Amino acid sequence: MFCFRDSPKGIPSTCQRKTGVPVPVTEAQLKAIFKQCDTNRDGRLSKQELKNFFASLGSHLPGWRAGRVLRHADGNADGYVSEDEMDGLVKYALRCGYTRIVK
Ligand SMILES: [Ca+2]
Ligand SMILES: [Ca+2]
Repeated sequence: MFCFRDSPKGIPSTCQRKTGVPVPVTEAQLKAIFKQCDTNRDGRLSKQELKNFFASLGSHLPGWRAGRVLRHADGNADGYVSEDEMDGLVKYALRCGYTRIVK
């Protein structure tokens, strides 16, 4: 299970690892976090941006996970998760059991 944590890349610190109580992240929180992953501000998430995101979570296989998420959320198969498709991404993340830790 992954959780959001402090990152030097500007992703908000929504949890700290190994301390506190895990609580589910809300849809709105996830959406805000994914929007921050859009580092080039083109309004959609590329595989590289998703990969950077998962790398920042400490994922061991950020490229693999980004590919999975992209295949799941990229409804029109253009290789990007657009703003519309981000809802699917958020729901996918919720199903994966993303949590944040609160003290
Ligand atoms: Ca982008
Ligand atoms: Ca797409």
